Amino acid sequence: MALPMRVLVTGGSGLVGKAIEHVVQQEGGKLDGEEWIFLSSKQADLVDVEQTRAVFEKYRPTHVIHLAAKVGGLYLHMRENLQFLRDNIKINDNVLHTAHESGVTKVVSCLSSCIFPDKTTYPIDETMIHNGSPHDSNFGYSHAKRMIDVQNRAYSQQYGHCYTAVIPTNVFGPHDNFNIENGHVLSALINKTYKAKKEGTPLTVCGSGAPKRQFVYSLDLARLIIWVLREYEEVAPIILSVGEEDEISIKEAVDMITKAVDFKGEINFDTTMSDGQMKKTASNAKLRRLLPNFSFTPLNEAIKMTCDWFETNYKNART
Ligand code: NAP
Ligand code: GFB
Repeated sequence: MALPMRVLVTGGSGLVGKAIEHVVQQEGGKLDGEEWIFLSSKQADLVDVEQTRAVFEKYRPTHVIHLAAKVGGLYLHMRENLQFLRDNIKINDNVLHTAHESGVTKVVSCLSSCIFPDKTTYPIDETMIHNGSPHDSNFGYSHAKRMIDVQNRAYSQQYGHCYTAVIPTNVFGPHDNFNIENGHVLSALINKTYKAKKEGTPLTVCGSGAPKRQFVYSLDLARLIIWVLREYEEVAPIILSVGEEDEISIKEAVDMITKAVDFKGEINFDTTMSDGQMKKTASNAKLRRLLPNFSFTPLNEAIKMTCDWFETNYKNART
């Protein structure tokens, strides 16, 4: 009989890692005998191969959920494409190869829907990752992430490993990075809205508000990633997202946040700032086929819970 899993979650202190920890510890996501280890960069800088080997040696995982990455919103990407490329190439190679060397049975890594080709037909699906250049704003991160899919295929071909990847769309939730300059759109806007309400100043939204995004709540994503770890047996990646019909504009997201925060002040759109990719509509048909009964938290409820979490945890939140 197979031994219980010992799961190492890289990036365990981040938005998605904390959500997985919550599902494992609070929602009965952990089976008898299993051990789950949630790593932060304080325990090991995964850019460094020796530190990566040491942490795998210490915990001897049988399974890995690989989330650790240099992560940020559109405007951080536009400033630091090179650093996103270099850090993420190193982190991914160190984690995947150390997993191989230490006999890890399964790795689930995390790609992102921003890595798909910019000029494409819609909806985008899992077969289209390498079909053309990604959007210019985040080409460094995107190329590094695309290589995970190439690496997974190569580990399967050469060693028969089941190292696979998930492709989430835009994620948000408790424990997000709420930094106004570097965060993703929802977390940055939640922080800005609270600030504007407190200070009685206008809320400034970057760009036109017209771009569209599919937002997935971190707790829903965590439940799905655990399902992938337990049940999904393909090396080819799977998109984990709400459906195409749930794609909304940034302007609609702003409306949901201002309602949740009860902000009634002036709202400006700074059209001197980049809109980034206008849309990257992804299909969740594969997920629906394999897991037809999964239900996503309604977006307005998930945004409200995230705003409430931010207010309650303001002192310790990443701002
Ligand atoms: P996050 O909140 O910024 O967390 C990033 C995690 O990676 C943290 O635990 C961080 O550790 C760790 N990390 C960063 N650099 C590291 C290093 N050099 N060595 C070791 N650990 C390091 O990001 P997230 O949103 O949870 O992202 C998780 C995964 O989802 C990433 O692979 C990301 O690319 C992917 N993803 C995110 C989104 C999104 O919208 N957020 C969308 C699609 C895909 P410390 O905090 O301890 O430094
Ligand atoms: O989440 P985000 O930064 O990244 O969203 P992407 C950018 C969109 O939100 C643009 C608008 O259309 C911005 O104009 N926006 C409005 C804002 N106000 C703000 C604000 O205050 N802050 C931010 N950040 N945006 C990301 C990739 O692209 O996709 C990430 O860069 C990640 O790496 C994510 O993979 C899934 O959605 O454009």
